[in-house]
Amino acid sequence: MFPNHVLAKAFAISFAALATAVLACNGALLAAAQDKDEKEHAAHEHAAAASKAIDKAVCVLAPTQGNEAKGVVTFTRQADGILIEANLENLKPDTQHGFHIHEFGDLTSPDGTALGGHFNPAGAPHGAPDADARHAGDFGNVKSDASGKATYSRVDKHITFDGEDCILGRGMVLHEKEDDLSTQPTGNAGARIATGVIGVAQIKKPQ
Ligand SMILES: [Cu+2]
Ligand SMILES: [Zn+2]
Repeated sequence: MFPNHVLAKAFAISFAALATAVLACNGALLAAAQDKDEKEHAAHEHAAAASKAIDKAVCVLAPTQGNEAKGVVTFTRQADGILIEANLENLKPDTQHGFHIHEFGDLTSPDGTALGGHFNPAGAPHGAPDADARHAGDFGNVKSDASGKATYSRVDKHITFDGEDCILGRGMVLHEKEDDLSTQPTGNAGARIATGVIGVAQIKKPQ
């Protein structure tokens, strides 16, 4: 048999170890609970973000059959409207090309005809981008430089990311010819040389 004081000491040590283990276990439970809270909080924030208004959209324009023009168009919500910015390439040098949103986001036809006519929820006549009465999709023309590249930048007050004038899921068309801004209902802009569908874009935070 061990002397009493040795047993007492051993008991004290094992009790201390047990108490430490219990504390450690509680700590782990507490950490797990906090982790769960954070995950739930993050999930709620994610849900809130998902239901928030859309602030940016993008359209990748790819050449239709037999053509080479292509580019990217972005749409960014601003206080005064939606900023449209485009970078296009492989156009004929120093030419103008009609540039519109069309009614459907349907790319099933090789010549782009499945995209339908100009996006026109208001039933307005075809017109210039700065006209009060115009198709919502009337963006006028892009003008290529000597290297066949074109840029476009304009704030638009007709198009929106919600409601009747919502452009999400609609198509975009870059045309072979110049939009004369008056011929009904197309501007006589000719064939469709590049097409795409407008989708919701991720907003990348500055690094
Ligand atoms: Cu068009
Ligand atoms: Zn039009």
